[in-house]
Amino acid sequence: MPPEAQERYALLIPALNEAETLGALLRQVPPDLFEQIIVVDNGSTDGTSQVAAGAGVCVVIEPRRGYGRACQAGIRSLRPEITAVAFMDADLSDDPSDLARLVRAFEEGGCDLLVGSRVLGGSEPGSLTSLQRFGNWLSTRLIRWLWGASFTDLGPMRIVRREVLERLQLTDYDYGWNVEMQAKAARLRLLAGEIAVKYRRRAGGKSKISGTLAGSVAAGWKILWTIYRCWRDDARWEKAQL
Ligand SMILES: Nc1nc2c(ncn2[C@@H]2O[C@H](COP(=O)(O)OP(=O)(O)OP(=O)(O)O)[C@@H](O)[C@H]2O)c(=O)[nH]1
Ligand SMILES: [Mg+2]
Repeated sequence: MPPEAQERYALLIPALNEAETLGALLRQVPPDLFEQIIVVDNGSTDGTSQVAAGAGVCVVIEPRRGYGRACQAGIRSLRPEITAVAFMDADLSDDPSDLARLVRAFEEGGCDLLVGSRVLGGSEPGSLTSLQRFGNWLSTRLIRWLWGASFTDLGPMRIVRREVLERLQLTDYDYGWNVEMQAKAARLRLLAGEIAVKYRRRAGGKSKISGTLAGSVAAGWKILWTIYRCWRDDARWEKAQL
């Protein structure tokens, strides 16, 4: 690839009360892989922003809760030269040592979207609940059935081309963000793939979604609703063309 066409990567980390793990995580991110590292503090009360600022990364404050909202706020703060964005959770469930491999595979595959699959990677026992595994299986089956793209997971670690992010016009503000990205990429027949990544139980802090039944059910419901919404928009669009 000629130097002028080289990808320039940002890493975006949405964080809600993750001060316990964030410092160690940022120290493990491979140096020189990312031109910009953004931590979006989603209204934390535990000093998450201070930990991020102390590590010298870009801190964005998004006081309105929601994983998708945090991602949107981070995207609005990307520097102009950034061409691709990697995402990772802040609780050290994702392993920063997978990032270099993810970036390499993204580049070699010329992908629009590359998802790190925790199912292919063999996650640590207890890190993915049975409900999460079932939800992933069902959602990825639905995506394959509706739009023909094969995924095995809706994992948080991923890379997407910036220009694709703009095309996808993602609107989900919480748990539907990842699945909306995959469903819309499938619908547009973009070049999407997966690689195996590791996944562990969170290394500290409090569980917010998968650790509680209420959180899991809310997330699962929102994921299925988001797939339905993408399908419904498709059907409406097709009708308008007739
Ligand atoms: N739950 C939640 N997480 C957020 C929010 N904003 C940012 N995050 C971050 O999004 C990532 C995913 O949330 P987690 O709470 O780890 O969700 P999970 O991995 O399904 O479940 P647990 O690790 O068991 O809590 C973490 O880095 C959070 O800090 C938000 O509004 N709600
Ligand atoms: Mg987590």
